[in-house]
Amino acid sequence: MENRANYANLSNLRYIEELYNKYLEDPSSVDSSWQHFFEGMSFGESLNKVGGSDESSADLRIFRLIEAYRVYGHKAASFNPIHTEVEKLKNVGELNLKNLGFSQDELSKPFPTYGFLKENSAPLSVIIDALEKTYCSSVGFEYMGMQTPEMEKYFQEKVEPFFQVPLSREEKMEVLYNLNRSEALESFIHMKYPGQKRFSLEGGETLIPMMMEMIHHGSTLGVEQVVIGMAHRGRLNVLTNVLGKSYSELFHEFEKTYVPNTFEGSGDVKYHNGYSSTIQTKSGKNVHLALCANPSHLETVDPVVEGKTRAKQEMLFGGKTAPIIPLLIHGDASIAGQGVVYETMQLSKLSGYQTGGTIHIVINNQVGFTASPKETKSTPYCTDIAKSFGAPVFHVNAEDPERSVAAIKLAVEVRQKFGCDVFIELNCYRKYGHNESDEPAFTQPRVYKLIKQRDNIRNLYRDALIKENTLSKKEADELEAEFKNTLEEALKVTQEEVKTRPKPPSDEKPSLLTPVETKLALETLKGLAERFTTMPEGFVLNSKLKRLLEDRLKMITGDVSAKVVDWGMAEHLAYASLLVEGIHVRLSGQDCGRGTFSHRHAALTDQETAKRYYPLSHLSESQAPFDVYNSPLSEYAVMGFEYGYSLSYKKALTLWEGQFGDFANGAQIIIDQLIVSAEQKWNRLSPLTLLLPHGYEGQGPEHSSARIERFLQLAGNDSLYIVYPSTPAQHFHVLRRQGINPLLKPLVVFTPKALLRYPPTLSAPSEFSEGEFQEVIDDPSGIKNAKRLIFCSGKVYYDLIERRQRDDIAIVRIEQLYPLHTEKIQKLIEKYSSAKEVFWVQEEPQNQGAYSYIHPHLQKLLPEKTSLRYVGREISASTAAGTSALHTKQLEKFLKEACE
Ligand SMILES: Cc1ncc(C[n+]2csc(CCOP(=O)(O)OP(=O)(O)O)c2C)c(N)n1
Repeated sequence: MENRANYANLSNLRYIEELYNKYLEDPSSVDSSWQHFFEGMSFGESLNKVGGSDESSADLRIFRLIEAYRVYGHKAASFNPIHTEVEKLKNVGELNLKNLGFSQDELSKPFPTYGFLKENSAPLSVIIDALEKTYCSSVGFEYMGMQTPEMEKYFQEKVEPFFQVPLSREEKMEVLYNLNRSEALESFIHMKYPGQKRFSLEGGETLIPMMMEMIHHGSTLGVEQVVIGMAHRGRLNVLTNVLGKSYSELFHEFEKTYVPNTFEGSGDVKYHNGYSSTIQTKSGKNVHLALCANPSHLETVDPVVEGKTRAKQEMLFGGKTAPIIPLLIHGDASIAGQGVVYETMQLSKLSGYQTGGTIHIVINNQVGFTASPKETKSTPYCTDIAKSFGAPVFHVNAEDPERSVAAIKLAVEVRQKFGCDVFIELNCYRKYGHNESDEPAFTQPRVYKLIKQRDNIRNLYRDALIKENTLSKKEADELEAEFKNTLEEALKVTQEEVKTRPKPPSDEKPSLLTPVETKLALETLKGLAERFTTMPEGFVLNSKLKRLLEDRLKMITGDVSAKVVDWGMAEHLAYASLLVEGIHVRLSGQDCGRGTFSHRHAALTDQETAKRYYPLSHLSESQAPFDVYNSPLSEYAVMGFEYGYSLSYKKALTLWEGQFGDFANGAQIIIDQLIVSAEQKWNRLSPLTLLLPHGYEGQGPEHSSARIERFLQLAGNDSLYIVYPSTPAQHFHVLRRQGINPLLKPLVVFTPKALLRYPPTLSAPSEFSEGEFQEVIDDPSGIKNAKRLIFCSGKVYYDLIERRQRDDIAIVRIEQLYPLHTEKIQKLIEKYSSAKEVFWVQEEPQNQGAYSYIHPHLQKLLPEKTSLRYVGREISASTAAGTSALHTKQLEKFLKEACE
């Protein structure tokens, strides 16, 4: 398709005429911007008069001029409050009069305005002036060429001409009030707590009136909640001045004696903590605000916000997206640098992950720690990622708070109307160094010379209002004094409270080892199986899958003690039973509908219509929703999204599956900073489940290890469950336990690959109708007088039993690696007290797998003179052998040692 951006280079009408003829035949055959042109202008009429008459060429040139400003006007806009090396080139070729086919002599000649101005015709200079004021003022717009003519039209109706934003006195006072609060809070803390890190917003105070207006205006457009993600910069200001956290609470956190005492945990620095509140808007509506806790890792919170938003939209509004807006506040360096921003945006239009459009505010203070923009991005704007996803961008100048506020109002309208992401680049500066004790002039001397000369935004705006007689100097002074007084009062309260604040009583912590009843009557299981193995009338199922479903049904309807139930069936039974108990099940990951190993088939495809059918969605009228989504090829954002989802949707089994377990390390930040530690840091509970295929099968270093050792090293404070089930029944029980467990803890499951089809692993139906998840499994062969006791976990158990020739070796499986059920282990050690040799056998190299973790635990339980011996692969930097032959050789070696 032809793009209208080429238009500036066009020199003949024939080309446009051709496009016009194409358009007449089929409007969608030409680029959307051309559609808009042909629709909106008297182009047809002018073409009819073609022959190069003056009138028609004037028509085209003017159109070209207007279009040039719409597309490129932002390049000449003055939204940078400090003039640095990043300042825009004012001489924008695309807007050059000569390049657009005009001569200087024509400036005073009248031209048609085509509705851009209310006059039908105006001198060229007047048209250009209006275009400059609209598109090249303190706001630059990027909205053209987004493939949606409706949105372009909408923008034009809203901003043309002059992007007028007349505010009432009351509205102006409100902007001033919010700027005042924003500025005064920072300078107050600066004075009272000198040298303490706060990541001041100064230079970008306009953020606060913008956010407030977004909430107020949003509420008139049906917004009931805003889920917010942001980094350190300005966070304390947002927490208090937007979310309403009390100033005294904040000051309390600055006190030297401060120890977090609202929950048992390590706590976190004040600019990482989350908060939620409900505020009443000007129109009298309530809006709930949730600021997500986030780690220092910039942009990590983005997918979390999206997942949390999506969960709330589903839970509270039946999936409607209009009532809840996700708001992400970025820094210019982080949005440009962090890949997770792209990964998160890639989710924005996918049916399983979309949230109806995110508002992004980028605080562009033109520096990232010490790095200048030219060192942090290869794109002209730090917001250029928006273009990949057709998201319009407003570039606003923080020193023009009125237009910044107008821009965010329009941004919310666009989001509500078109369901797309919208970006606002808040161009500002950073008054101090990266933090307040940092000297910025070491690295940015020229810029900071300019910054030092700037008066603060509140003062600039206040003076402008005084000048235009909106308020008097006396009123302004009173406003400032009143707010300072509020802060002084809050500080007094803090200092008094610090002395008296009691520590809350610490509750008895429930044990993760408390059994959870997960068994189900066989009749129930059979009933469920019948339903999820029955296809709707007329559904053309692949013949192999037809057989698979028939086999699945037979697994549960046959002999109760026959070991026939496989992993895929066990998983289906777990999900189905939870669903009918009202627990929502959501599974996402690459190719998880079918399953990487073709083992799941939770999404079936009609062989003629290619329509999808989800058997687990057709169990009963009253069942909870079942969702399985093949995710895009991302780990970081998708796992972050599911984590966020699990934070809000508590009555759900939320699962993320890795294609192979090792790919989870693409989301290592989500694991380290959130899944494992969020409860300790922020008292945030997530029952997210990670399914991580693991097992050494000679497939090379990259498909073998889910890095058991890493998860075990991260575990502490009962922060999660880590299991490696060895049978389908165990898999069933642990998934059910996770679905109904009142303890909300993440669960990591190391899942099978080749074992999926390995008959010795199969379970009997009776194992589903009896018992529960077993943290430790005793040797089932009833060995007496054991000489050797082997502890192991997971797949290697089957290698060991296959190889074991002796009847004096007992093999015990540790199915739950964290938290360890030491009492059960102790009992088995006592049972096999005749064993003088105790081995830990694993297939992973010695520096990997569970060995380093488990060694001290087991050793402590063993009799004094017995040492735990390691049997397995040698220490290796690589996870596994690169060839099948080497793999087998290594396996043989350690199996021999273990079993002979
Ligand atoms: C993923 C990640 N890498 C590095 C850092 C260290 N760091 C903290 S702030 C910062 C600069 C951020 O610049 P910008 O995004 O422009 O935000 P600003 O601080 O200027 O508001 C860096 C590199 C971090 N917090 N997170």
